[in-house]
Amino acid sequence: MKIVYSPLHTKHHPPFEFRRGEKIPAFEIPDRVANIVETLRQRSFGEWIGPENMDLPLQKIHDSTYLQFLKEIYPRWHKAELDGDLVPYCWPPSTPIAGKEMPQDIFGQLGYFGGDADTPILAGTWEATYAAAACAATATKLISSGAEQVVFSLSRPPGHHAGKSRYAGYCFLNHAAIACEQLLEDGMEKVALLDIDYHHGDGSQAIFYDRSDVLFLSLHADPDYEYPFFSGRSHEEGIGKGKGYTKNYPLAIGTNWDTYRATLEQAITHIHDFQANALVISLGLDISERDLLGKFKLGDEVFGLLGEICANIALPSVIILEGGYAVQYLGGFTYDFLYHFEQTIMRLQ
Ligand code: OKP
Ligand code: ZN
Repeated sequence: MKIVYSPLHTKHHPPFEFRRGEKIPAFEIPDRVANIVETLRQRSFGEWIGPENMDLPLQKIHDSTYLQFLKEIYPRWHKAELDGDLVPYCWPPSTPIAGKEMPQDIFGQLGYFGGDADTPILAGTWEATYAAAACAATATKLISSGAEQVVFSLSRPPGHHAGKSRYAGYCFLNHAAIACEQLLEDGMEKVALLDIDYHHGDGSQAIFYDRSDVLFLSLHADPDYEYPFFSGRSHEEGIGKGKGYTKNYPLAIGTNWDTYRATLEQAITHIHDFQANALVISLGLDISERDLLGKFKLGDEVFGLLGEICANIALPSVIILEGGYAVQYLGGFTYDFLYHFEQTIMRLQ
């Protein structure tokens, strides 16, 4: 299987995040992907390639003011030679009147575009997330050209919480959404985006909420009890043309494999009904019971099973890494998923 990877992910290396007002070591760190690279290479798995130097459909997914903010905020901060970290502390209210205009102040803009205080912007954040988007788009090209049946984009930081004009949940650019857009641009008519990260892919949902060319499906922890709290409920099903093209499956804390598998099978029936031409998978490894943030009860064996189930959807597939924080296990989980995925498509052919 081809794996698209860029070492530029290491340019984004948050030192901390907040928990109950205290700074604690960050969960979303370069070691996550380092463990995956090391494990897959040790097991001689994958044909490794770098991202192509190509035009990315960023403007189709994100607003141009947001892209400009993301690119320029750190250099601007650095130039001002101020102290401290680029983390927002003040957010716009959700009233219809206030909060609509972008302030000029750096912290005003951080609150305007940023969704939470766990997602710092560092000197190399733009470079890292851009490289991750390029990995996703490169993987996509190999699928839309028909050269490959499945490609893995080893993207970091994750992307599925990033909205049109919003960074949050460790995410800045939405790499999975960029992959979907690239597939459509390359001539695919309908794309399914299946998000199996532990957290609801609120950014991906928002980006495609009013569209019928991308079917967004997400299995995730019930937002009543888990980040991102404010979306991912089962009644959210799209709007306008997009009505019926968003499907949410919130799951209880402690969900086991029987429930998870049955729910996934149900989601997959909608991918078939939709008659998708291609599949993008937002692969979160934080569904594991070993995860530091996730609270499902899913054992190590589920990753192989999931690889098999996803491959049996039998669509050209781009797999994109999202979360997963049990650092030393991530390589094993990824290997199991990809290996069983590949074995299954070989059997299908
Ligand atoms: C990103 B991805 C609080 C911990 C939770 C946000 C979780 C983001 C998950 N300090 N913070 O979907 O795996
Ligand atoms: Zn997650």
